[in-house]
Amino acid sequence: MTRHETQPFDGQKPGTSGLRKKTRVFMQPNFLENFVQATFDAVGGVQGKTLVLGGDGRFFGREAALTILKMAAANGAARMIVGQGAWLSTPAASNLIRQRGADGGIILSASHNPGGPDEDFGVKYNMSNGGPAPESVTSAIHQRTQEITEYRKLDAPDPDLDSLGETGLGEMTVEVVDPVAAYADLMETLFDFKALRDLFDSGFRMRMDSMCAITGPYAVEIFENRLGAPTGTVTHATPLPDFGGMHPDPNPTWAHELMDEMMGDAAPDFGAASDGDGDRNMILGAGTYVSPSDSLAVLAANAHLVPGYAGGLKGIARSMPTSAAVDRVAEALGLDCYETPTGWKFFGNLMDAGRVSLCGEESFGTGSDHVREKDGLWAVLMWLNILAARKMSVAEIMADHWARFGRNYYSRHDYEALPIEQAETMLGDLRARLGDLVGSEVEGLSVASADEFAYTDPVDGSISRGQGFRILFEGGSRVVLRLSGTGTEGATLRVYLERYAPEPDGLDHDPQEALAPMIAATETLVGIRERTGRAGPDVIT
Ligand code: G16
Repeated sequence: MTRHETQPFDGQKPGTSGLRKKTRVFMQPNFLENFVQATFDAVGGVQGKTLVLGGDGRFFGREAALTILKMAAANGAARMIVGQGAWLSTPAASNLIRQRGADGGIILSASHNPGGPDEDFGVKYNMSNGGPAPESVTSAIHQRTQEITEYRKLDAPDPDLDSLGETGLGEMTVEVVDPVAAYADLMETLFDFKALRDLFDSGFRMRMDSMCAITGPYAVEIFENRLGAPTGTVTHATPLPDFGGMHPDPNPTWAHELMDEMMGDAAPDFGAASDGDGDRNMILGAGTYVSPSDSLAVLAANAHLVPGYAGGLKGIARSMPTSAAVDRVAEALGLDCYETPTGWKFFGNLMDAGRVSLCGEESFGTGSDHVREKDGLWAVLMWLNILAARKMSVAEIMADHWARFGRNYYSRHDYEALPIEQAETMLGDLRARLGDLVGSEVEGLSVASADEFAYTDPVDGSISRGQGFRILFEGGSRVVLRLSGTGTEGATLRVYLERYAPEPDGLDHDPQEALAPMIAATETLVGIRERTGRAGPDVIT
């Protein structure tokens, strides 16, 4: 029997990046099945199609992959290309979709959220361009989840996901592939591997923290096997179902082991971390933290030194809450710079239309048009290639960059797991007052403009509203507020703070001190601490 009756579940609306829920929610009978069937239906069915399937190795990933394979077979798919062990990093999945000309793919991951039976799980659909489904498709998926009455699933033994090669599942072919090889080969086409081998030969020391998540096997293959970095350069290199209890989010709060090492006396020259599914990155030098917005700006300014980008960039895009540091580089290089809502899916059209080749977000995501996802190890290799070419330390590169372009002090303050109603009321009150704010003085700062960001996609004309509140102060400082679309518990309020300092003597301050006026103004305007009773943010990036 392949047809199974079912009833809709509430709450199957994809967020910033696919559907993310507590793992046990996904493990309820029919929950995963409903969402996957709704996805298949929303993309016009999968009859005769080829899809890529894999995930970040988290708890329930293998079981979910087996279910999805049986559903794809019952829905008439011709071929499923699956990473061995159901493993694929998000950028590697994007690459496989493109390279193999697949019709799309399913990625099993809740990204940087912790994994395990009591933590998070997620499912995301990517299109034939290798990128996350756009809002038109995620809305259609959600619509379908609300009316679903049956799903299809083949009653068959589990296919073998551990041996490379092809097997049959009903009429469908299951092709199990090495999850790493094609991705590592792609990296060799973009970067100067000889220069990087020479760098490691010369005694350059690097620490890559894979946080017990999917990049471990990729990082070992690329840095240790192909580039000759010493064994042990990659730490927490084995993907584990619960990420060894780590919270695989590469930021100073969660990657604290790496932070301690890089800020310590015997720090290596270069440090990096990636997240659960391998699309995020954090960049560090000895004693130096590089904010994601600054990292994007440095990559833009130096991309011409990297073989894959030696011909120049087509254009640049950043998400709205990301700092304007990269805008200054784009201006200097005469490149277009686009400002999109949060979510990698908004970059896809711009890349497909050949308008941009470099994109980035403050949320530790950077990437290029080599795939249609952000790519953690790619960003690490970009930095390595730039370090090898410029023969400078990370700290020297940052100082040089700020001296040339000025510095956009930047920080994000997150208040996590707030009661949803409280968070929505707080922002609702702000929305009601936006019009009155312009021209007012707050903690010594005058408000130059205040609005709620809406985006018109320049390629297809689609409009996305309600993408965050922007309050701009005279002099170029600003604060942005929005609710996260990736959390699974209550509401996470993100407060993005930015201040531009053009003067050379204003470049070397602690960002929290430099941003103190904006932090005070936000409290006066929104009253976050007063209304939530929180003493301060849970995470500061
Ligand atoms: C996802 C999206 C990113 C987004 C980030 C944070 O990243 O792909 O584009 O910037 O979430 O989103 P939010 O602020 O709504 O939580 P990932 O790494 O979780 O897939």
